[in-house]
Amino acid sequence: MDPYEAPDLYRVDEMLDDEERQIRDTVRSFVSEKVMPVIEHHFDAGTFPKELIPEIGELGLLGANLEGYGCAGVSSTAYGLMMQELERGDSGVRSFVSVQGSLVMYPIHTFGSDEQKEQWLPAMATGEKIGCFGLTEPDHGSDPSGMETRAVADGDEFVLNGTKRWITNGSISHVAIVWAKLDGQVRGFLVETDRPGFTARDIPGKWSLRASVTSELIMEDVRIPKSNLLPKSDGLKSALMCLNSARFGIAFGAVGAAQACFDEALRYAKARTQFDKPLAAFQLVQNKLVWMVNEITKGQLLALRLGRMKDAGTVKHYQISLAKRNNVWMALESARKARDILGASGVTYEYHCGRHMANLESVYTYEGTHDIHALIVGQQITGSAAFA
Ligand code: TGC
Ligand code: FAD
Repeated sequence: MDPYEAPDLYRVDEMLDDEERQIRDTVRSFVSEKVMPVIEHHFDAGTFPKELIPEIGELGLLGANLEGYGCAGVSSTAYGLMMQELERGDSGVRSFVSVQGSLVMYPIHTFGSDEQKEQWLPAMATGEKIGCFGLTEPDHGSDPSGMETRAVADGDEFVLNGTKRWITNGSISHVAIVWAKLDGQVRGFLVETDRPGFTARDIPGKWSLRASVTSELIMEDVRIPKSNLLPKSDGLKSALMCLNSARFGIAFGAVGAAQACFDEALRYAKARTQFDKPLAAFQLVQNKLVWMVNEITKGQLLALRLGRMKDAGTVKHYQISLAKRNNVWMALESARKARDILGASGVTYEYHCGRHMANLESVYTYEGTHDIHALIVGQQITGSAAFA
């Protein structure tokens, strides 16, 4: 087992309840025992550790904060702590769980019919069925309102045409939630991936999130029954509601990645000697470690407050944006500082900070880029939208 010790300078642990601590510790052990021994291999090979899916399901991590249908029904804060611990292992593993729970199970739970919920949610909670979320298109990333994917009614069916790009879990999914315009309005559709005309092609050559599947979804005259429309989906707002849930998880997840980098950098700095002193005894090195623990502490408090507001039902989308933006930035900066402290060792797979650093570049961009979240917060505080 790896010797991981999460920094917690402000004893945020004391602000959690027993159940939250127990869930956090269970996922922490799972990551130490099951993720850490295989992650270097998968990152190197560019493969997702599919062998972990059954245990991820058994632990109740899929759709964990949803009620019923075999879901664990834990609090949002507990869900966030799960994401924190998973991302301590790897952003790709956290991404898998985020997409399945927040971007596929959540919309089925929130906008789906009873039949759709019965059909998909129990099998998705165990990991027997996998899903993906297709919003982004090759020419429409930050501005999904311009999407070109269309659904057209034809008798008892809808016919879908269009391309979605950068889709996590794409080629390992049984079903895709596809956002498409129907009579000019954005709606969500359940598209089984074995339907004729549906192709999922993996995007090659990624140097970030290598232990995660990222695909292009191509739909050419894909026919689905009308019952595959998510009946309560109603405009782009429905897709953005799913993003709130996933962005919330990322705000916690990024703390975990930063904690992993800090722990590794501190151990290394204490163990390595230069100029007859441990690196940790040099002022400049301490300054970097203090920057990290300082920002991690603020990030932990931000995430916990966000969790408490979500559990109270008061959280606003711009508060989630602020936390996603801050915590991913601080995690990326922490990973870079850790990599620096490790010197040449930091560029090898033997250590984890370089992998976290590469992963966090994707996390900085997906689920709304750093700058899009600045504009969301900017709109809230000024009353002026500066997107266009
Ligand atoms: P806008 O006119 O501002 O809004 C349309 C309607 O939606 C409402 N709204 C929201 N509702 C809930 N949650 C939010 N976060 C919302 N933001 C806006 C809004 O009030 C309005 O409602 P109504 O009733 O008036 O219709 O829309 P816009 O087209 O101007 O876009 C705004 C913008 C730029 C903020 C939005 O498009 C955006 O967030 N863009 C970023 C795109 C993005 O984040 N894509 C992520 C794709 S999925 C992904 O990356 C998965 S990564 C895998 C992983 O997580 O591991
Ligand atoms: P663009 O929108 O082209 O942005 C490029 C740059 O321009 C950014 O710096 C951006 O901040 C800036 N910019 C754009 N608009 C403005 C503006 N108005 N003002 C100032 N600056 C602006 N999408 C899904 O739908 N499902 C998924 O599962 C999914 N998984 C992903 C997995 C990975 C590994 C990655 C990398 C992406 C994934 N995405 C997914 C896509 C992701 O959500 C988009 O990459 C993201 O929304 C940004 O879109 P873009 O890449 O087209 O960049």
